[in-house]
Amino acid sequence: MRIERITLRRISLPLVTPFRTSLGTEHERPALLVQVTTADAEGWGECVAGADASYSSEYLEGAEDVMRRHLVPPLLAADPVTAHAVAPLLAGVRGHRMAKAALEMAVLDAELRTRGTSFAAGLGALADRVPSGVSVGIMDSVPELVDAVADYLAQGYLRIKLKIEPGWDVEPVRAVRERFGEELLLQVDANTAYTLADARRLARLDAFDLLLLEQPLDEDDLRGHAALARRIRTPICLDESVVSARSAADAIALGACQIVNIKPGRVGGYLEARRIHDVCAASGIPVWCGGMLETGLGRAGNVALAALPNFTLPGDVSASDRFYATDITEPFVLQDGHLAVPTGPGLGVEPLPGVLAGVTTSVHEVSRRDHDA
Ligand code: OSB
Ligand code: MG
Repeated sequence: MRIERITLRRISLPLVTPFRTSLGTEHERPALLVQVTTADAEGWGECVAGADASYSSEYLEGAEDVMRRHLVPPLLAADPVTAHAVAPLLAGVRGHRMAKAALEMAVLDAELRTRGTSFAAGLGALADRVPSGVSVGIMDSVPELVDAVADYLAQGYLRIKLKIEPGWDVEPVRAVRERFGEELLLQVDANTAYTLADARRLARLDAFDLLLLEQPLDEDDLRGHAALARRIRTPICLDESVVSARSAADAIALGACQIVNIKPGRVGGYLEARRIHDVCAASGIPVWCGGMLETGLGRAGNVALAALPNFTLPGDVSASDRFYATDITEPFVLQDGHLAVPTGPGLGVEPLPGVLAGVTTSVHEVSRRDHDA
């Protein structure tokens, strides 16, 4: 496969409601889409970097900059290129996993569309639908939170994740557990808002039978997570800390987590995400698919990934309308608490041209010929 053109497209989608985490509040989702054009196909990628560098060191403007300066040129120069060749080809650039993931995703999509193979089949996934969980932001009051959870449960979501931070943890968790009962699959996500000095407070969450506590401590604090794991009963799940299959293996070996959240964007792409799935499966560590407020493109890839066998917990793979009144693709809709795994070639979905045009804020195109010139 030879890439003729790479198009970087910035879009901005309004959120149906503001999304607040311990990191801040988002009102809209700016995103960076990658379109790879070959003689035979168009491939789509989505960069999950946020507007600011609060979740990871990467941010959208930085991702576009490193793509334009350092990542797109070697991809355009490579002939032939395959999805498996992308990471080795870009290995001379350190880090920037979210930017690399978006490019690899677009190449993988183009390759699979050319072969007539779906993302799920390409990744080796067999399930035809995946259970859907929802991530619920921090709210102004506990009653408001309980109402929001009731609404998501009425829609059919099979698992609830509450965002927590110091001052918004034990009380909201207690209220949701008391209101909805012990059958509810319930977990919490701190996005690094605590320190080991909070161990006793976090141990109070043990009373509520949570599936897991996600990323309580800093991204680089594996020893702290291992120490915390010895002081609480709730299983610890890592998100921000797991940036590669190697870091997943290290975290598991250190006893820093009993569960792993896999986000393809955070780890450099769907191929590394599958390696993490395999490493965890070999160690008896369950995984689930995280989310980064993806549009229908990233959502399609995540649903396919979540269909792999060791994704034994419901993921943050919600319906499109959890975040967006109008998605840029045909929307993903909840069916009996599940999302259907797309079966068409590649991602199995495409941007709707009219919708895409309406949300596009900038387009930057580089073709092989510009590059050669
Ligand atoms: O920690 O999982 C997280 C969104 C942005 C940054 C970090 C996280 C999240 C979510 C969103 O929880 C979940 C989703 O996309 O459904
Ligand atoms: Mg998280």
